[in-house]
Amino acid sequence: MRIYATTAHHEHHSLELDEGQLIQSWESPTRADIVDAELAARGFADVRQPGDLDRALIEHVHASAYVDFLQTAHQRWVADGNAGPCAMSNGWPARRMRHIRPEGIVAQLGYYSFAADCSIAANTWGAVVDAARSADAAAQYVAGGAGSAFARCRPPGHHASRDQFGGYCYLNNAAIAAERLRESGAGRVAVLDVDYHHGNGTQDIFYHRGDVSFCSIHADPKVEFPYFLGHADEEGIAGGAGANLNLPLPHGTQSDEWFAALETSLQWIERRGAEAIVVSLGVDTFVDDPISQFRLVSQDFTRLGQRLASADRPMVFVMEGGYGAEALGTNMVNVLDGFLS
Ligand code: Q9C
Ligand code: ZN
Repeated sequence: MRIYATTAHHEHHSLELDEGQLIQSWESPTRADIVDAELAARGFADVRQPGDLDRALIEHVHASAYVDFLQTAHQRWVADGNAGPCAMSNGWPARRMRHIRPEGIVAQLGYYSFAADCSIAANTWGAVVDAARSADAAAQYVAGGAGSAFARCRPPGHHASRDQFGGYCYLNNAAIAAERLRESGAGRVAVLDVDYHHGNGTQDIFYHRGDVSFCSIHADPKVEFPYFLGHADEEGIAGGAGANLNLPLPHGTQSDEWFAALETSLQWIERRGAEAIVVSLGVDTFVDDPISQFRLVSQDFTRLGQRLASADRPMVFVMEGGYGAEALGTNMVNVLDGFLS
């Protein structure tokens, strides 16, 4: 299986507001290094650099002004005289307030984000661009006839909506891959999101579209981040009515219940007539993940890969979450290995 990855992510490690403290984000450079080391150790040697960023493609899933904002936010933050190293807001447009775009950098950071677990460091944009390029390149490779590819993206993408960052995500890598598959000729595409958290950004981007179906298995937003999207009654609107499926599960969910949801997901995707599948591959469903509360074990990730292979569709794997340094590499590569076996 071909891998697309770069090392620009090393320069991105932002601050996160967690449990009332500003900490170095759980979403750390080490994560990708651990996955890269495990890929190398297990014989995944076809690692490529992606091509240039296709700004037109990006603007089919994100607002142009939002992309400009991300690109220039940190330099504006510095020019404005802010003391902290990472650009982050302290106010958001909440209930009964108005969504008029403000002018200053701190206010715009609130306008263009939905959570304080995610901030913009000096070199965040370079990492974000390379993750998007990797997802695009993997999709182009699969669109060209390959059976599968893995975009080893960092930062992740599935929480990034059309014009808001949060949940460690800035550009939506999986949505970019899905859009690339569509524009390269696949009539219908599905995004299957197996990350522990709901893929609110991907859902938002495709909610009105019938050509890209979105299905997510995740911790119930009533008790888990991103808190305000991901309920079972969100089924899509307008041309996208019926093209969204959410399967929220309780804290403590174990393998049997999780794989029952996977079965439901894959049968639904088959009924949606998807010609190709993008997998938003988070392994933060792991029992020992430090910030999550599902109970999958390492063997389950091999089983996941095997079950995905039986869907018998071209597949683009896009890396999302997974935070326990210990087994992160093993779990991520188990999915790819299971898929190939
Ligand atoms: N106490 C992804 O997995 N909240 N994002 C963390 C930790 C934010 C996860 C709280 C979780 C965001 C891509
Ligand atoms: Zn996650």
